[in-house]
Amino acid sequence: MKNPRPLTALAVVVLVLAAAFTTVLVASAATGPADAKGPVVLPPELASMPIEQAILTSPPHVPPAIKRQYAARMVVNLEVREVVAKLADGVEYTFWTFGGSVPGSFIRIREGDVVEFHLNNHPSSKLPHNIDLHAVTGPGGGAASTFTAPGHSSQFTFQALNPGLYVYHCATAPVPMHIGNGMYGLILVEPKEGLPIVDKEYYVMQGEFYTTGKYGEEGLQSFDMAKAIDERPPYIVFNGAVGSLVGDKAITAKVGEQVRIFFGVGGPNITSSFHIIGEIFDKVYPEAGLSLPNRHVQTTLVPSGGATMVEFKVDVPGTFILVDHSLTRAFNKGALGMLKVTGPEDRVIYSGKEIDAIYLGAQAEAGSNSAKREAELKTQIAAAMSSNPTIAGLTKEMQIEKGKQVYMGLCFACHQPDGKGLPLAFPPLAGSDYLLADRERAVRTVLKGLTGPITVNGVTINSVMPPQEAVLTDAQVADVLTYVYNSWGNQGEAFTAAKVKALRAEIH
Ligand code: HEC
Ligand SMILES: [Cu+2]
Repeated sequence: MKNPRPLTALAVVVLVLAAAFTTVLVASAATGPADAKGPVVLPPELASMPIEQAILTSPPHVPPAIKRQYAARMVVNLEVREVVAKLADGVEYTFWTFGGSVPGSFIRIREGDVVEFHLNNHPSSKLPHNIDLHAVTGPGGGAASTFTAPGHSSQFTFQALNPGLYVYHCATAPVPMHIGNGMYGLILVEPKEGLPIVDKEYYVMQGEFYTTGKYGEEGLQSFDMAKAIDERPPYIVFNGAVGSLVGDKAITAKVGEQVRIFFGVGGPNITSSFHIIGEIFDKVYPEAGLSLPNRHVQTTLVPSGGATMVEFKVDVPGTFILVDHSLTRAFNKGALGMLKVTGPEDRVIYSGKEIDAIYLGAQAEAGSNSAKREAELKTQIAAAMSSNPTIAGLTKEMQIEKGKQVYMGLCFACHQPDGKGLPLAFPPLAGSDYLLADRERAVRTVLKGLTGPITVNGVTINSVMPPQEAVLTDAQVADVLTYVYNSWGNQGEAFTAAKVKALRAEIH
């Protein structure tokens, strides 16, 4: 836990209410045994069970499979901690966690186990919390017995009657806020006979974050209750942060291995269309029920407060992308992860790109006739415009405005909004003798990019300008250069799309 941060107004209200509630609890606990009933007296056959300390893991890791053939008395110690951590690049958030991570620690027990559960709320926490485990048969799934003030510890015992994969979460009011701050995780109750043996197991949970700022807005963000009520989260992510399963944090496997993913949705609101691009789930245990694996599934729906288990063999190497197939969530809100598979290729299963050719259908001829006619018309219009100075002036002005938009979207990041560039890295365009000396070279530079040493206003720079030909149309190139040639003190004629087109053809 890092420095305490200011709480939101709402959290303060909750704190005050909760403090009052806690006082009531503490008072009643002191006056009578109504709340704390004392340890359960187990029947002899259960009391004599071996005692085991549960291994807890943080995502994407999963505790080892349970090998024992008998039920045990499992002791689970889960600590609630409120921590400031990264939600995205430059974006921080005060997460409320079970075990310091989002999702919380993975708990693995066996069907029939009697679980002695300890919920410990770290003294640095600001709020009381509790836990509702969907694997528990009993009021509130344990919530009624685990309301725990900061610096306190609660204990209750339950027997795991049903095998399966279950979500757990905090159920302290306001519940959506506690879950929305990251208070959820998974508990696996292995069936007596165990799960099929696989090579790799991973733990992934989806959840959304209702930050006051927009997606990517930097700084410490706080929870926005209005957005939560409207179900408008700026972030929908896997494992508590944008990029938590990307790059060197990707989950991995080797060709030929069997992979199992324990996938859950913490929510608090949004369901997931869980999919892996380029893989087919050989088996899906729908809603994490164990009776019926579905076979050969592309996308599986996982409800909020629900889970699934998927199993698949990886046959070919490459990077496979985990997504919520409601795709703006993956590409614009963060619900994207990676599975990196290494090993030998199998070109029969997947060949890679075999042939790169241009395909022109029957429409090609019609298209080229029309293009010819368009070119003729353009030349006529250009001729008419150059003989009419008013129109020519107006079009140049319009081009400058259009070009400015291109510049501010694409070029400014390197050449800077004021065109002055950055010493040693990006040459200036404002007053650049190199630029003004050769108009055609400027067009080629934008289309093809530029590498190697050049001298601009007496200063040598040796860097790389990326090509823009794939991103910009001829008109856009003409517009942006017209803007560059008529800004920051530069002066020059307008560029025409026709000229750009001709140069584009020349360099190919
Ligand atoms: C990723 C950074 C980057 C972007 C984006 C970029 N440039 Fe460049 N540009 C450079 C670098 C670096 C050079 C110098 C290359 C070298 O050293 O050979 C350069 C060189 C140039 C030059 C010639 C040098 C000069 O100062 O006159 C022009 C003209 C130019 N860029 C225009 C543009 C325009 C217009 C855009 C937008 C369409 C653009 N650039 C986008 C990095 C960039
Ligand atoms: Cu809580």
